[in-house]
Amino acid sequence: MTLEVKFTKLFINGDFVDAISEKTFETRDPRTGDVIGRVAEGDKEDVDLAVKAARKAFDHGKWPRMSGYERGRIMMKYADLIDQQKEELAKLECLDAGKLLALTKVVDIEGSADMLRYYAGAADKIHGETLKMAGNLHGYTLREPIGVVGHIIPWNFPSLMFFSKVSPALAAGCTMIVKPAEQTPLTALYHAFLAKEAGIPDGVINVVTGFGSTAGASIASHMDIDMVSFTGSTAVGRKIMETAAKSNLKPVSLELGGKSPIIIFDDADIDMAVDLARTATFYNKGEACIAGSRVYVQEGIYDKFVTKVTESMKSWVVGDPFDPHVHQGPQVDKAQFEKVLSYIEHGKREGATLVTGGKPCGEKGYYIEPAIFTDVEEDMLIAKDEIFGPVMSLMKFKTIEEAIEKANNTKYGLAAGVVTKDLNIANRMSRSIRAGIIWINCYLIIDRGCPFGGFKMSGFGKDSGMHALEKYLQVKSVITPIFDSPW
Ligand code: TXE
Repeated sequence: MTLEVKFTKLFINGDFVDAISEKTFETRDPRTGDVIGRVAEGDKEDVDLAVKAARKAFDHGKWPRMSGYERGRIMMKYADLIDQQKEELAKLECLDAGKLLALTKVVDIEGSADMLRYYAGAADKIHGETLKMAGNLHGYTLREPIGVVGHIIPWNFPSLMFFSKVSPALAAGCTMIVKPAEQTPLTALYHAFLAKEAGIPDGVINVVTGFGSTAGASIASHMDIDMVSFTGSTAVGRKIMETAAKSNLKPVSLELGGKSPIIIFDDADIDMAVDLARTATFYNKGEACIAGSRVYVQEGIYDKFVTKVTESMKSWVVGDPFDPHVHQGPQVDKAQFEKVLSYIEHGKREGATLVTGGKPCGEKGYYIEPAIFTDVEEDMLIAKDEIFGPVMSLMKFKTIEEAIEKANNTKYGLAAGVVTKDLNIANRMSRSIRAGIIWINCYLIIDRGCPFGGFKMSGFGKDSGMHALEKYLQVKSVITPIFDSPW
């Protein structure tokens, strides 16, 4: 598979430009570890330039001032352009991130276009309220764009993350700087090119590729950025919040890690439960913040479940993500590959039983056989930490009370799954689990209209749905007296 990489420079004020330092960095194909290309390495000075462009576009430009309807129309055109380039964008994404081509086309690229359309439809429905105030006062509220936004995004869903942040911010009338992850910078630059083609004015979307500790940190600390929206690790989320507090107290929205439980009750359809647990843990090679990698099975079906899920892995194909028969591609890079393998080793040392997989595979690249552990205890690292790889921890429970306690026994609170035919169990569980999204008899289903974001140390603030629009808006009250009015 060869593919021309068309865009490798920073996108600032509507132009592709080199980094001021003229430095570049490599981006690699996780199937082989080979270099795909070199991309401009933005740093503080480049972020400053991008912020200047975004500030000008916000303070003096058309985008925040045009009607929501006009913004929506341009966003619709942008979505159409994404759809037209679907094949190329999907290939680029897979080459950079090791994702499955067939799924990426639908989930990531079509999903991105649809995300844009969802918020395009919302752009002309942003309005305030009239206030009935005491005395002869007339009051109303305006919902105004928050200003210049910094989006810092990860590498597991590069396009979807780009658009789940950029789309509501565009609809709100904000201008922005996006910093894609250093592992997967390519599609973000392509999206910047298409934004210009669609008619989004210069300076509204700027993309600064580069590293977290330099370009990313400069966004978090910038005095002229009004808000930061971040998806990534809990450790970096904490840093961003600290930096935001120490600089201009900009609000932050954090979508962080998870260690989500999937709880399977005795009455569950066991084949469906096996399928759900497998997808929950291994989808996108386990590189999903919502991965359901803590699988709790009620004691009555536990042994049967272990046999079935292990058996089911025999038909699971690990290999080249461009091959439509493959279920799982390579981990995104060497660091993640090594991190996952070290957790697997740790699990074995801690006394868990590795019933299948867990070894690197293939001659080259970052492929790992999906691993299933049994005899996992709650306090083992593999049951507590976000591994972000294809590793399932199977655990047993007796009662619903125990299931609730175990499900909540985590510092995270991003998602959870419940598999049962009993409506009351499903309802009790969904009210008792402290997590931002609960799936009943399904898993991983996300819709652009559905608020998505965590509880506890999985962060705060929603991506998707109308709640996401709110974080890019601020409410202003306007009050004026009315003279000589009897009302
Ligand atoms: O994440 P980072 P990494 C989890 C997952 C993974 C682990 C480490 O467990 O194994 O995090 O991955 C930018 N200031 N998730 O190291 O570092 C960075 O350049 C500002 C969960 O890749 O958090 C990238 O753009 N920005 C997750 C983004 O933050 C900084 C998705 C994410 O990178 C920065 C990814 C700094 N000081 C990883 N340091 C999810 N919630 O889906 C880094 N960045």
